[in-house]
Amino acid sequence: MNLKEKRILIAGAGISGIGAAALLGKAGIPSTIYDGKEDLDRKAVLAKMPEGTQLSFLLGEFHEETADQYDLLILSPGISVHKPVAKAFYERKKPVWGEIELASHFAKGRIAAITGTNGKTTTTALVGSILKEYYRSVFVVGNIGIPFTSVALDTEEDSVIAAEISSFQLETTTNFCPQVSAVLNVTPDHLDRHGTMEVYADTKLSISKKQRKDQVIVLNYDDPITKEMAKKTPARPVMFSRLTDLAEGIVLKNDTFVIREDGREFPVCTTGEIKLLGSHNHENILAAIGIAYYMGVPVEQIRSAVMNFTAVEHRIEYVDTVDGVDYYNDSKGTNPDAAIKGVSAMTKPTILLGGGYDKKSTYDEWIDSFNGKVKYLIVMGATAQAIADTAKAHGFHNVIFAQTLEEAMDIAREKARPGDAVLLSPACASWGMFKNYEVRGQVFKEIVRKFKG
Ligand code: UMA
Repeated sequence: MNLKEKRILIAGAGISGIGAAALLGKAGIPSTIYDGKEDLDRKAVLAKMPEGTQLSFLLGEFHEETADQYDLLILSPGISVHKPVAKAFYERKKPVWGEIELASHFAKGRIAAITGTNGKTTTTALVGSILKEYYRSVFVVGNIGIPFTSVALDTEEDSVIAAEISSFQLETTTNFCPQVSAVLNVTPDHLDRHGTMEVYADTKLSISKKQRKDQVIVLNYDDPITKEMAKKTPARPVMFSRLTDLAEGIVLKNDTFVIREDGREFPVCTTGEIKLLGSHNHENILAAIGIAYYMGVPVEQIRSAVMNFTAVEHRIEYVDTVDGVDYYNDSKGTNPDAAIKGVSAMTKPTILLGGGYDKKSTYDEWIDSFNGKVKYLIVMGATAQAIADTAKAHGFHNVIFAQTLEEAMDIAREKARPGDAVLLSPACASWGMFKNYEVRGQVFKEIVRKFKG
């Protein structure tokens, strides 16, 4: 498709939409950006555009007929494909691309694309670190917060790109074809958007829909849903397992991460040599080793990068110790499964801060995972009552309500004793209270710094 001849509408003026508009601007292609916010700060958006960008604005309610004036819609991931703006294009049989599709239209080089309910940010960052150990031109992009569009024109034939791809972004990929893809796990999340687990899992698997037989998809053998994907993908499946000693694939054998291929075995490093905490991170490491290996990185470079890699911000991130209490920021625990990993990683009696945006998740397994470790659960946001009700139903009664994160932190500080831990791992997205989980994590860390004086 020659984009120069197309009338392009970008929906959403957030990180993703701004990235798309700037890419088109740099490529000399005019576009219009639409946002539901009538009072959108146009000047702030224009300030982020490269010189010479031709960008116009369409704000407020979207009228279906507007789609008649455009040939292509670039849809931000936060806007569902069922929203009027997207539906108007689909009904007119006009193409709808996500920012990932737009970026890959321009990008050169090879892509390692990583999805999954949890662990994708850590795994993508780790894959990026390993690739940097060996390749000259490396980019780390996607849901991790750096739009792929922002670097697409800087890529070269020998570039390698580690891309974290969310299910929202996968709804709008058409020709996107990674050299290596990965689905780390699939557990309930974003069901308010995808409807059912089947639709959610199929959306995740669509990361590999354009891959060929000679390209690889890395899948988790320990997760029943991703294990089944091996039968459905057009790519060559490579399994990783923390629990089963597979004859082929990437495994954890007596505390050693091992690559097994065609009857040969390559030890990478041991669990004692790494800096990441928690068994869920062993899974992320197994996946990253597989992805990097099939992106062509030699074992020696994989080994040194894995051994030197430290935690990602907002993911069970140790912040500080104040009055003998350890504070951990796990703001990225935006669904119950991720939050279970947060609680599981704690080794001290814990005051847990949870709640936020309502994605219609259920909290039973999260509450069950407390296992006597959680002293108090402080709840906030739209899901506070639902979490409190579930806790009560499971016999956990030390639940305290807070209106804001600040108030929750004051309560946590008052309840905590030396030797305890305070963990922000909300099991919910931050929306409704914060712009995103990063801001929530930053606010948490800011308060800890204030406590420290
Ligand atoms: N908007 C509308 N109408 C709507 C919804 C939103 O006009 O119905 C407008 C808003 O007014 C706002 C803009 O769209 O101006 C926001 O767009 P967006 O929600 O797509 O957010 P971006 O800032 O573009 O960030 C997106 C991803 N956000 C979401 O998927 C919700 C970021 O992932 C990603 O880092 C970024 O693109 C770059 O690729 C965040 C996320 O929460 C981290 N992801 C989810 C997750 O990890 O669970 C999927």
